[in-house]
Amino acid sequence: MKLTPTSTIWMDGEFVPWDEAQVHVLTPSLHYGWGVYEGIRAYETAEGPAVFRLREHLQRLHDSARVYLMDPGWSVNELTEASLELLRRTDLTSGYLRPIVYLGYGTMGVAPQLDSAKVAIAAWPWGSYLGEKAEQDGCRLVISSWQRNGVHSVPPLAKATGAYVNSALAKVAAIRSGYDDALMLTPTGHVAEASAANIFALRDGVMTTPPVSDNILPGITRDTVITLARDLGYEVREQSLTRSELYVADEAFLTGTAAEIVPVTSVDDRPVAAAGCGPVTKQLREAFQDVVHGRNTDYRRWLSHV
Ligand code: PPE
Repeated sequence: MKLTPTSTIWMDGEFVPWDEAQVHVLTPSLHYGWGVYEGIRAYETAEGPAVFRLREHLQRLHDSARVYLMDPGWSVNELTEASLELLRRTDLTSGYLRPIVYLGYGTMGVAPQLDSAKVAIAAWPWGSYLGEKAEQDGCRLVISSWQRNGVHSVPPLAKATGAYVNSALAKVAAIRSGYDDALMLTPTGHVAEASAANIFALRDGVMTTPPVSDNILPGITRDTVITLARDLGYEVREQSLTRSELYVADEAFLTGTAAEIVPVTSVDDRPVAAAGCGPVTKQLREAFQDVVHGRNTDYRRWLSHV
């Protein structure tokens, strides 16, 4: 996916022109992947642009930084204000926000100097993450031969930059084999998640999504969907899933900030019962769009207006 530049990027309190927002090639975060980040979406609403669950994303950024022993040096409130000001300055009416906490230039070696954390926030327009076709007609998933990062190696609940070599290995392999995305398993064979999205399966009206203990990033969209689905009267279980339970699901879908809610049409070439976008997936997609665009006032608390 190509980046569309905007006018400016926030870097530690300064608004820097897009092309000048650079770091030194010897920054340790580039060499060792010691950094944490977020992905956040802003949507158009009748009252102007609004960021979806901004506070929760920035809180998770702080939590990820804690796992990696970094102090961002900017509070959640300060980063909230910086994010909103960035959207004002870039004139975006909708788009994607990318805050990142990384280590500054100065030391080398795998025990990096941790008191030099830097923070940047960029924003740009971003369309559908898995492509228009997958978004509308559903995506084809394959179980990856790459295991999902685990609690004993790279903690999955922190959104660390370096952790994404795991996702990238799986996704690149899946695409090269002709699929849209990879699903990764835990060492015991439970379904964890896709390369950058959580998964839900529906059978006999009950929705199941893997628990946090199955090496997932606890997605904010996952939490949104659990809340919306329960409010709509569905039973939702956070419970381990095996690959064959996905093979026999009535419906399945992925959730993520970039991906939003994407129907799954097959897993390992086994078609999901509801071809295309199933009725429950469709209902949740519509409910989600109503919420993020401010059309459902019950969830106003999730919107931060620019
Ligand atoms: N799991 C992983 C591994 C993941 O990267 C994401 C988001 C999720 C689950 C869903 O989390 P949430 O966005 O809070 O619902 N992936 C982000 C980054 C994608 C990318 O860097 O590319 C995203 O969707 O913004």
